[in-house]
Amino acid sequence: MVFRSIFSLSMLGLFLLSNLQAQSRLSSTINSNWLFCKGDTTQKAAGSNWKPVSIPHTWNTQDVLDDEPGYYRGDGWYKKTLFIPADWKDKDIYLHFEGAGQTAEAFINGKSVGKHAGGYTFFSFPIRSFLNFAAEGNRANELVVRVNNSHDDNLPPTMGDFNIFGGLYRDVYLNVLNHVHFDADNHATNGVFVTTPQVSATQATVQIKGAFVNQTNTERKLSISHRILKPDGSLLAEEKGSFSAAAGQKFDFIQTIKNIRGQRLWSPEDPYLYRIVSSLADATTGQLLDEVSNPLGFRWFRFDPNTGFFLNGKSLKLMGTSRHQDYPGMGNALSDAMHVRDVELLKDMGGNFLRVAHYPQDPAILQACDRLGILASVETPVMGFTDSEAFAASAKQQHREVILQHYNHPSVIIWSYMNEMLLRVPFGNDSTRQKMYLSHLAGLAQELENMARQEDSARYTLIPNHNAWEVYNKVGLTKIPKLVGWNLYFGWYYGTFDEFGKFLDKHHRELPDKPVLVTEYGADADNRIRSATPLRFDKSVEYTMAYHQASLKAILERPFVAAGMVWNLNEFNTAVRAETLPNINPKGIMTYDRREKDPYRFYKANLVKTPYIQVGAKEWNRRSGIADSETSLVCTQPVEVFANQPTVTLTLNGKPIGSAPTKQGIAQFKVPFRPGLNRLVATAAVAGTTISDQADIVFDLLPRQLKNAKLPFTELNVSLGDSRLFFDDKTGQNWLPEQAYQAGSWGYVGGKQFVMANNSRVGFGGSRNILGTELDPIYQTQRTGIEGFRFDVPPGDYELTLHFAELLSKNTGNDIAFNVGSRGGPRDEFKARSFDVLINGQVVVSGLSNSETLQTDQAVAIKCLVSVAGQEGVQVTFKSRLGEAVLNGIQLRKLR
Ligand code: GCB
Ligand code: CA
Repeated sequence: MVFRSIFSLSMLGLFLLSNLQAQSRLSSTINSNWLFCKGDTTQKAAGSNWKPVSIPHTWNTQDVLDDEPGYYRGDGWYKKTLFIPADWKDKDIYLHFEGAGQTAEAFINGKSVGKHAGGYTFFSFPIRSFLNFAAEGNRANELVVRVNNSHDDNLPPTMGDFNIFGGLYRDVYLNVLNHVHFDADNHATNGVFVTTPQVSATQATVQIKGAFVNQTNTERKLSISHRILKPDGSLLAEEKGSFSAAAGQKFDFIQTIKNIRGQRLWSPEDPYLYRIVSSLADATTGQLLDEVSNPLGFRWFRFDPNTGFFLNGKSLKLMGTSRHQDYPGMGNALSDAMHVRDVELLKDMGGNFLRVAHYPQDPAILQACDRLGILASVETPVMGFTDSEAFAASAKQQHREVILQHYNHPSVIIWSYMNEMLLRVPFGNDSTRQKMYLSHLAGLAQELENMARQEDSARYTLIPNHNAWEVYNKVGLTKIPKLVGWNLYFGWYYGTFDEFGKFLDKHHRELPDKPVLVTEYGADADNRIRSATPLRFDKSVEYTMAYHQASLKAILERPFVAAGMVWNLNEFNTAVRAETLPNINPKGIMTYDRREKDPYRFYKANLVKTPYIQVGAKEWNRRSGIADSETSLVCTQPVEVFANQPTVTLTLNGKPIGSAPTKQGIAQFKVPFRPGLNRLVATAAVAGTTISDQADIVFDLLPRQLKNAKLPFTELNVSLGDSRLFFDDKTGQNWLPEQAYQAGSWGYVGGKQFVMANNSRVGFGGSRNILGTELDPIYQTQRTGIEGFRFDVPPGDYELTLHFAELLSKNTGNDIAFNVGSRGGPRDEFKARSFDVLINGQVVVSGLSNSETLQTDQAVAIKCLVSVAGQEGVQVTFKSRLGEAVLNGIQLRKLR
């Protein structure tokens, strides 16, 4: 007993000591209490427009989403007061930025302390010599940071389908170090680089490379140690050394811990993570001078051109997504927790791989990958190529930063660089110049490749290409990296579903030595759009589901395909896109605000090992449809259930609908929805128990004959020129596809569906941003030359709303600014039109003209009250004065 208490006392002493020693380095954020001012100001013109902000911050949270083309790209200024204690005079002090979009220059007390270009890598500046260490009471020092996100031809990325947000959008740290410390001037790393030159199931070697400095003015005897700690804090292995360090010098070290035994391996199923804590101490006094901690995982891996990827000797199909770092209303200025949540969503889906594209992301991302067991490739954002020295220099600088800054993450297995470099090759009419351009491009690729191999020979390298097989081979971009990536959109931008697998087979045949990864595949799905007759480019969830089913099958059937990465985990903001969700790329399998879409559920059903069941389309929780027959009180619609069990059973309001087998994780049902609440419960038997999921759907049943006494008419919303169903998730309203008028019912009279003759991509409607509305799909489709629209409703008071937009334009420009396949053809010829609209014989709109109110791409909604006295219903007629009348949408609501 006595013994014991003495023992714990000494343990306590050690504990206190190590706690004190942890003060060897101070590193904490300075994210609060900043002032921000946008514009071309100078730091001296401290005007009145400074606004308080905290970091992370971007100045592009709103303008990237609004109807005005473009977003602010220019200067933004940040300033704050740093209160510096007098005793920091004897410290080395650094400002550390995790990223700034896209260039930054920091000033302390009016003097520039450093500049950095590149929007996605860390940078740090030593600032001690710029600080005032005044007497007590005046510790204030002014820090100003000028950030700029202007386009710069010499600063990659120079093009891409994403926004170049501006601002101090990641954490800013102040690091206060003793004069003896690990190298803090090596590309904003912590100066210590850890590798595992040899790992097997039973034994491992760890190598630690790095540098430290002695900035004091005396020679010091120093001891250095590296302790590999288990998650519970106990020691796995340790290495020590001692040095005699001359004043003012930097010392490189390489230390190896051999013959480590009993280590637990790191993998997606068991992401067992060690820490390696490196310390510098005074060898004489034992005083701790500096300490840094890095992650460490024991794993080994290889890619094989015939059999794919192997982790720790076992075959593993890499399945996952890419991820963009923005969120609605926040731009790219997310908290760490929001970054981490995205990795968790990928893990929950059963993914084991993240393509960190098109640029390196917040440190929280790879920390989460290490912890959760997600393998990763990290990408240097060389996109677009300006054939200049300055461009190449920046590409190389950013590439080195990417590699060094993310070097220690066990999750990282691939350094990727460039993306679809031959999408737009310039100098089409000067073949000599074009040849030179392409050879310089290949030269830069080779330099980036060499750098990666030299800095880190253990990892693989990768260039993702688009489907232009010949040119990439000709230019040599398929030969340079260790791995070849293809971004493939067969059945979306081009070709058919079938051609996806054929393209991969061709790679396997013609480049038999190069392991292949599908670095992108995906298709647009606007979660509000559903279709019983899905078409390419209609943005319906149904079309995109078919795309994913075909593509996943092709990937899984081919063992030589090492990886499949869906483009993208989440919808993301891209100002160059118009279409149904303006400024959004809807290929995310989650919405922009990270709600599940059916493709996410599909992957989950196919990838997770734990029992899973989910009713599809449950967010479409208010539905509408027409009764199955004249006398029927139900409307039968398909419902899909996603599950990883062989059979699913479905009930509706407690009554059985039936059982169905799952195919590719999907069970199909036909559900007779009745008016009001429909509670769907899906169940599957799993080893003696059951799993289940529920969806509550309120159904608005429309009668065939609108005077049906059993189903009184309440409201009807119709999108003209459209065969899709649109669910307005803000109001809960459903817009039905158009139909031709039949007596007793409703529908259009005359006209034809608007199809842009000059657009080879979209089979109906237009695809431009319609201004002044969020109901873009309603306005993008239209019935041209319409003569009337009739609702054979019973007597009463109604509210009728007519929706118009002119889809023809006097500018015959490209329809879609960015897309991989074609560039979208010119628009149809503009034709003048003017027409009247009458309701039950009364003029309600007089001379609606596209030279006046009906402007191109502008939503025009006109609402009026209609009193129906007799049996005539609501009869809308269109009378042309000039050209053809049009109608894009119509709504009728019963008031009384
Ligand atoms: C690509 C690009 C990616 C785009 C994607 C798309 O090939 O690499 O940046 O967002 O296609 O959706 O078109
Ligand atoms: Ca429409």
